[in-house]
Amino acid sequence: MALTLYGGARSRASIVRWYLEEKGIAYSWHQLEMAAGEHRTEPFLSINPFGKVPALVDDGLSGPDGGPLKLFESGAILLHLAQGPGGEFSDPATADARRSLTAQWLLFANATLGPALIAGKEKPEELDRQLAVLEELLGRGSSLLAGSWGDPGWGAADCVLQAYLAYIPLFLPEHDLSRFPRIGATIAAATARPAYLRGMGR
Ligand SMILES: N[C@@H](CCC(=O)N[C@@H](CS)C(=O)NCC(=O)O)C(=O)O
Repeated sequence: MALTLYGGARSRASIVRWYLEEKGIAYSWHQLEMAAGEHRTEPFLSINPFGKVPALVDDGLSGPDGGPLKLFESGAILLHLAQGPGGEFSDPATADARRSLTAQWLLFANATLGPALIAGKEKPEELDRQLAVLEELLGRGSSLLAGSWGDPGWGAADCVLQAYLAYIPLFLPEHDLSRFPRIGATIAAATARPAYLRGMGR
């Protein structure tokens, strides 16, 4: 199985890259020259016709055209990687529930938290409402997926949630995070991880 991840410098592809680095999954990195519009031309459009990154080609599986599987949307790519061989859902006792909860957090991050972050200047109260809930949930365990399973280890959901949380001080430096000390602590811990520095630092 060979994986090729397509992305640009400082794009959401970094989140997928962080996960691949975290899990030690072998992959090739294809950096598109986005400033020159390479993502909006062939051959990339045959991988993601919407011309957005990240995109992943997995030649261990066939797609509907008979060629290697091509995926776009960071959440779909992360879920695909998390359920790969030896992935996060190998314990049959918890696999189905964990897969569904991982999908829930991936979708929450991309469809709910991400948009609140982008609108954080105009609507800081919505971002704070979500952060207050995350702050409370983090008080229940070191990982948002923890709970009756104890610590399930670092997962795809952690990468995407922590990546968005770490974006807050970068993109909204005036946003006061001091009211959310657990979130502040998880940002510090996540951004110090060697795999974060290898995946997100580029
Ligand atoms: N929901 C998508 C968003 C993809 C997206 O908007 N990617 C940006 C880079 S972070 C992009 O490719 N922008 C280039 C463009 O729209 O031309 C995902 O999570 O993969």
